[in-house]
Amino acid sequence: MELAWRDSQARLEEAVGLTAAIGLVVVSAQIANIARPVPATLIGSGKLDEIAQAVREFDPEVVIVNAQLTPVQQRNLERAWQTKVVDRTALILEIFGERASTREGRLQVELAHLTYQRSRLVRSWTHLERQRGGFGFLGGPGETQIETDRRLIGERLAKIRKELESVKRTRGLHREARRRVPYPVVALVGYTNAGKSTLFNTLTKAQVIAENLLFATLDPTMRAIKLPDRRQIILSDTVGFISDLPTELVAAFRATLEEVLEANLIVHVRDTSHRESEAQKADVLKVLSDLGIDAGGERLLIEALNKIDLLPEEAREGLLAQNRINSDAPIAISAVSGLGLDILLERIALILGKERIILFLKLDAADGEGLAWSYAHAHVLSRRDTENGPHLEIAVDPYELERFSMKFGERLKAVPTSV
Ligand SMILES: Nc1nc2c(ncn2[C@@H]2O[C@H](COP(=O)(O)OP(=O)(O)OP(=O)(O)O)[C@@H](O)[C@H]2O)c(=O)[nH]1
Ligand SMILES: [Mg+2]
Repeated sequence: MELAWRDSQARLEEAVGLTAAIGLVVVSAQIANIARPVPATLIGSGKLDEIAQAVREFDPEVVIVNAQLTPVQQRNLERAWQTKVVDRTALILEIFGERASTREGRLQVELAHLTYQRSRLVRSWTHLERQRGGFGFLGGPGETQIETDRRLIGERLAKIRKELESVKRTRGLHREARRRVPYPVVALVGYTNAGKSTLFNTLTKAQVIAENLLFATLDPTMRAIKLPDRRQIILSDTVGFISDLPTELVAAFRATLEEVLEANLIVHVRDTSHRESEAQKADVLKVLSDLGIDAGGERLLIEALNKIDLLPEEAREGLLAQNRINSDAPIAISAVSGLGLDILLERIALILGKERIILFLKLDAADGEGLAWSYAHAHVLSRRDTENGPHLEIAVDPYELERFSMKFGERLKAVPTSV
């Protein structure tokens, strides 16, 4: 059920999609027009009866209300419909719970979940209480069930907060370790259902060898792939954005986006075929800017217009033509059919290439190993063989810089000198 909004149909569809995403089968979906919210039940009595009838007809396991319900409203609706009622916050919590892949992400989701649960314990009728039959056997003398539940949740919350602190400490160390991996990180971000994971899979599946890299096994959402210029990058899939994120979930969501802050380049994947595509883009840019990432800012951001296979031929061809002629335009792609993916990879290579640093390297004539190493780890722009050894002009990735300076020390010069 969805509350009337500017674009209530689109919001209803999104809620149905989210519900399906956690494996539930939707038997009925309705829009409720709410002229004025009713404090006790949010929706008016007419609609309340209508849904009660639908509940009798379909006998669902749960009714999902795509709005935030107060604990009282949730309880009243559950009583009126004689079924479990879940609001938007709980639904998204559920989804985040399934998706959180990092330890910090999982802890943040649990923290949000428990905080949410505790707020539902204000009233006497709760799932916890119902499950335990109200015996209160866990409580101390004189302790009511609610007090016990609150105490247990409070203890768990304290424990999670402690764990989170230690996870955050180790994260600093992980970040250091990742910096030592000499590949740039490219993060795929975008609205939920835009096609990030599909793109991730298409790009990584095409390159079986890259998946055998050590780093690939560290995190299922990060994989090394090769660009057309043979350079390696780490591609990172991320959690999708959702509009009107309940405030309890903002921290959890941010934790799952940690990697984005570490990325050297961000690819904003958009569902071009979606009629709310522009609104989704605005939502994504807003969250990115909250994270301190601005389009046109220091961090590099490019836009990929996905699902062009679903567009009418003329629109699709028009966008694809732009790919070739305008190197600033968003890149039209289809993660499913593969259209435009070559251009996307070329563009990534081009942008990351611009970050390269030009250096000058004088090698000893006997240092064949150093020469081979330089060719393998940098782009050699020019080479002059002198009687003392080869002199190279090389373009080095910023990520490789430290390794180069460790290896060659004084022989490496930032500014080319006369030979
Ligand atoms: N026709 C078409 N469908 C696509 C394309 N890319 C993705 N899809 C479909 O869009 C749906 C969502 O794709 P996902 O890759 O799961 O989207 P996502 O961005 O990872 O979504 P979240 O993980 O929820 O944020 C799936 O049904 C895909 O098959 C495309 O280029 N064309
Ligand atoms: Mg995904």
